[in-house]
This record gives sequence, structure tokens and C-alpha cells, in this order.
Amino acid sequence: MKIAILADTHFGARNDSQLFLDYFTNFFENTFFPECEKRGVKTIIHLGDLMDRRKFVNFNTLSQVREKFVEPLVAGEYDFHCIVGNHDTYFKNTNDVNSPMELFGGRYEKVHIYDNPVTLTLGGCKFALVPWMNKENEDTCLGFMQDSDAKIVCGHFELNGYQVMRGVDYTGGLDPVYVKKFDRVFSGHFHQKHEKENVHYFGTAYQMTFNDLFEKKGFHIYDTETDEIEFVENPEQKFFSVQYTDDADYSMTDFRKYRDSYVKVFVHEKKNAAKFDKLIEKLYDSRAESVMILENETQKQESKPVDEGALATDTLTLIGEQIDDMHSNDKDEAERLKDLFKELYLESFDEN
Ligand SMILES: [Mn+2]
Repeated sequence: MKIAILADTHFGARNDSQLFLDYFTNFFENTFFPECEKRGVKTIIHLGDLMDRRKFVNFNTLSQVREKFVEPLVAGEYDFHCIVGNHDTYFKNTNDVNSPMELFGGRYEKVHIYDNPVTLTLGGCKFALVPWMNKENEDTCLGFMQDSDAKIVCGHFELNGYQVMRGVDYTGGLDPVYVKKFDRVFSGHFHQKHEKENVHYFGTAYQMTFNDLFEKKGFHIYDTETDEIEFVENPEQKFFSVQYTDDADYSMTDFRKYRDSYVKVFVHEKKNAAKFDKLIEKLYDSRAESVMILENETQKQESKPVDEGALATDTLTLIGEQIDDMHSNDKDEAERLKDLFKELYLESFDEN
């Protein structure tokens, strides 16, 4: 049996932005449902964070999520199994009140929402499904996993040593030793796609912030018979980079792709002001949603190629360097401050 895996759909993200909601629902209309149809996939596991906002739902968002996500699910007779993620819960210390259950629970025969751990057998393969772990259910969830004889555990895990964003390992979460016994761990929560040992973070199906600028996005299909995982790429991007140098040729660039998108211009060398202005003008004419110019790429990176992977962590690295400069004679204080800033920085992406 082939099972589509979704994670972190975050409907309503970016303050219920219509632009992002269109981009999200386009993915379902143009990529997800047609590709499932093509491959005969009829079962879906969602790894949590169905909705973005913890405390409220915007009715415009809800209306479109019903029309463009839930109704096609129901009409296509998909078996939909969804665990609750941290963004789905109203309270931080219990899953008791959660948006997926309030909005979609018990209303459709094949739409299943889980706010407690459960074991499912799909295509002869046993899956342990574990929702977001909080103070209230932590012992239950850990005990459930310890007793489980499932082959695969699906969760919304905050695992130590995995990347909360590209290049930044999480600390202060769950020790991966708790999920070591499973052949595979399918997890939502961290938004960049990455794998290590038995753990797969599948990531979001679409770009949500500039941290996703250089990320490949899409969804995955797990085959219970072959134990293979297929990646189906989402061809649509919302974030773009333009590398500017005086001798680059932009005559072949199709600027139409930037419409409604976020564009970062990395300026490596700018002596020809007229040429630069013309490029920026073209970007604005393309009706990009946002054009951001990073002028300081010049001296630093003139001679060496841009390390794309490192760009995502730029802000944190810069903060870290600043702290090291200020506290060069007190390493402990520098480390304490860096931890604090890292925590604040990460939290800023996570709050509503
Ligand atoms: Mn999430």
C-alpha cells in the first residue's frame, strides 16, 4: 500500500495571508491530489500542525481549507489520519482543545484526528501514531512507544540533534533514544527536510519563510510493500534569490515567475549603478510581493562562491559573532547569551 505523508501544512500561516493560502492550496490542487490520483494513493498520514494559529481560526482561511483541502479529501474517498501538532493545540500543556478536532473531528467518515496515541495497521504494516507531547501526556506517550510493537512511529517530535532550521541542531527536546527501537520514525515539527539514522523529518510541502529559500519542497509517499520512500517535488516557489554582479546577463531571465513572490537580491559587485537600477526596476515591474536588497555581499564573498546552505543561518551566526566580540573575556557569559538569543530567535518563528 502506498501512503502519502504530509506534515506541517500550517493553514493560515503568516497572519492568514491570502497570498500564502493561495500558494498552499495550489499545491494541493496542482500537485498533491493529481499525483496521489496518478499513483493510486488512497491513504494519507498527516504528521501535525494542520493549522497555523493556536488560539483562533480565521473564517476566510477555514472556508478555503474546507473547500480546497477537506472537500477534495472527502470526495476522493481518501483515508486521512492526522495527529495533532503543537500549532494545533489551544493550551501548551495539554492537547485537550485542538483545532483539527474542533473543526473536522467526527464530521467525516474517513477523516481521523488523533490527540492521543494510537496504533494503526495500514497495508499490513503497523504504525504507532503519537501526537504532540506535552506535560500532561508525556508519560503516556513514552509508555505507549515503549510497549509498541509497531514498525514505524509517526509523530510531531522535538528531537535533540535534528535541525530546527537548516544548520541549527535542536537541543533541550526529546532524546532520540526513545524512538530508536522503531525501524523508521516519520516526524513533523521541524520544517526542513532531512534524515539521520532512522528518523525522517519530511518538512513542509511548500516554502513558508526566507529560511526555505534554497530548500526543495514537496511531499512523500511511503510504500509499505517495498519499504521505499518517494519524494514528489512541489514545482512552485514563493521565495527567490537573484545574484547580482555587474557582468551577469539578465536578458534571458523570465521575470514573470517573480509575480507575488519574495525576492532577495544578493549584491556581490555593483559599480554599474544604471545596470543595477534597471534590474531592480524589472523586479518591481514583475509585481513581486517583496524585493529585498542585500548590499553587503560585496567584499566578503567577492572571491568565493556563495555558500547557499549557510545563508539560512546568517542571522544567528551574526548575532553569535557580535556576542563573541562583546564578551571575548568571558566565554561562559557569551555562551549563555548565545543560547538565550538562539531560543528567542527560534521562538520568533513559532509564535502567534
Ligand atoms: Mn510546524
